[in-house]
This record gives sequence, C-alpha cells and structure tokens, in this order.
Amino acid sequence: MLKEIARQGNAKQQQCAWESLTMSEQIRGQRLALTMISSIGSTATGTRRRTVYDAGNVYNLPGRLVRSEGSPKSRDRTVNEAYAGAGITYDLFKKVFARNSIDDRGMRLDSTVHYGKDYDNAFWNGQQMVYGDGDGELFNRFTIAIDVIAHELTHGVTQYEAGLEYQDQAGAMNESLSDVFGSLVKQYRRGQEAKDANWLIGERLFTKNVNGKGLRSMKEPGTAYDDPVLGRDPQPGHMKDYVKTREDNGGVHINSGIPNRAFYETAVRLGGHAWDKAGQIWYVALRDKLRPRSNFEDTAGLMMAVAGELYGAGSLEQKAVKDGWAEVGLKI
Ligand code: ASN
Ligand code: ZN
Repeated sequence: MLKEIARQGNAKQQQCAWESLTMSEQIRGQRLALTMISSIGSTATGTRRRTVYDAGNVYNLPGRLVRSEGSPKSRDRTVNEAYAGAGITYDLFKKVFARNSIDDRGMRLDSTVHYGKDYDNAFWNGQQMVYGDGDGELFNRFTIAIDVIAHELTHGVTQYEAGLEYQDQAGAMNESLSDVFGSLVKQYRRGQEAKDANWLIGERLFTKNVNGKGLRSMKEPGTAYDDPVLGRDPQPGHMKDYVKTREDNGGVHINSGIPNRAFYETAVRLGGHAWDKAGQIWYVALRDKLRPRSNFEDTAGLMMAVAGELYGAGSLEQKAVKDGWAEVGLKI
C-alpha cells in the first residue's frame, strides 16, 4: 500500500510514504534500508543515470569511477558493455513498463566491472551490479551477455517490489523473474518476437572449451549444456521433476526452470513480442501481487488474477497464462 502511494500519490504523500517505507525497512533489515536511503537523491524525471566502476581485479567495491552518464566511451569494452546493458535494461523498464529505474524513483544504476581475479560470476549486492571477468577457460567476461546484465538489475527491482526471499520456491521465483526480464531485454534489443527468440540465458558466456549453448534455457530447461567439466544442466521444466536439495538455497537456480518455462509457454501462446502481453502480466504481478514467500502455485494464481484485471476474465490472455502454467504441472 505504501508503495502504491509512493508511486501514485501527490508530492507530499509520496514523500511521507517513502519515509515510512524507509523507516520500516530500517527496522526489518539494514541492507534494503541502506539502498532506499541512498536512492532518496533519485530523480523523478525519468532519465538514465549510470555509473561504472573498475575494481581493478580485487574484491573491493565499488572501485574507481571510470564512466558516468553522458561521458565518452571507455577504451575498455567491458566498461562500455556494463554501461550499455544497464541503459537498455533501463529503457525496457521505462518504455514498456513505465518504471523509472530499479526503485521506480530514478535510482542511479551503479556497476562494477573487473571484480576479483578470474571471478566466475556476476551479482546484485543489494545496491549495485557486480561483474567478474570470468576465468577465460570456461567463462568469458560476464558483461558479454546482455541478459545477464538485465538479470542482475532485475534482482534490484524484485528487492524493491515483491521482496521475494532467496530460498526454495520463492527464491526460484526470484531467480526466474530475473531470467524473464533478462530474456525480454535481449529480445527487445533484437526486436524479436516470442516465436523467433532462442530463450537462452547467458549465450556466449561459455568459452569454446565448454559444450553448451548458454547458462540456462527457458524454452527447454535442462538442455543448455552437457559438459565433462561443468556436468549437465540440472534444470527441470516440470513440477514432476522438481529438485529437492539443500544446495543453492534450496535450488533457486535449478527449479527456476519451471516458472521460466511457464513464461515461455505463455509468451508463445500469446504471440508477438513477449514483452507486450506476457511481460506486462509478469511485471504487474511482480510489482503489485507477489510477496516475500510466494511459491509457484501462489504465483500462478496471482498471475491469473492480473491477466483477468488487465485483459478481462476469460480473456485469451488469461487462458494463455493458465495454459502456460498448466504445461509445467501447475493447475490453477
Ligand atoms: N549470478 C547469480 C545470480 O544473480 C549470483 C547469485 O547466485 N546470486 O543469480
Ligand atoms: Zn540471479
């Protein structure tokens, strides 16, 4: 409710709601509170504000400022990729979903590149995006994949909205939303329709030494790679194959295959650009309906409700959402 006011109210109402949100978050947890406070200097004008830092291959954040909004290109392509990727992600959220940055208040998009030595990951640390160079043997630099950049940035959006816990099904939903908007950013940049996209996450991230197409496949979870060193892609694409594990926070990067495929199935049924209808439904669910502990079944039901609100009860859109989730074993 406070979030709604902070979004829709007049200037004074927004300010009050925002202060309340910040205060309650302060009580609930330092990390989120800090992020919210840091974004108070946000602009409501709806312009991009990007900064890129270089950690110089150590593990300290944020590192040295190397590029900020409007400044010329760097000689370092990694810096330019982080900058451009944040820009396209901002654009999708702004133009398609009318969202002004991660916090919807124009928050600055901070990225650090060259984090650590041969670091094989990228992450959102609660305040900024962080990218490793990869080890060069198995992984290339993480900024090479625009959907990985958008994935990390979407973790920020989820933190401010649904606040999904990073554990078990809620955590896998959190992961899946990052893949969904990651993939949408890639498709948006390419101007692709749902049927023409390859639905891979992290294409080009693996070096030639790896037998794999990417990190994950939203269309066919479990088929992204099969490699002597990395093993086989462990993602299920149906509830009957749900993986019960204590690793990976209860398999957040594993079971995300199930909601990922539900999105793919919904998007291809609806046709056209995936961000237009399927993306709209997923976004409104993320913004207004999902809660920290929402599981897959909850999410499917809430998305049905959103589709009904946006397109009408019994609409083709609502039926596509229902069928999309049914395809992965979740009957609504
Ligand atoms: N790249 C991973 C992700 O964003 C890092 C992590 O495990 N949080 O999901
Ligand atoms: Zn993630």
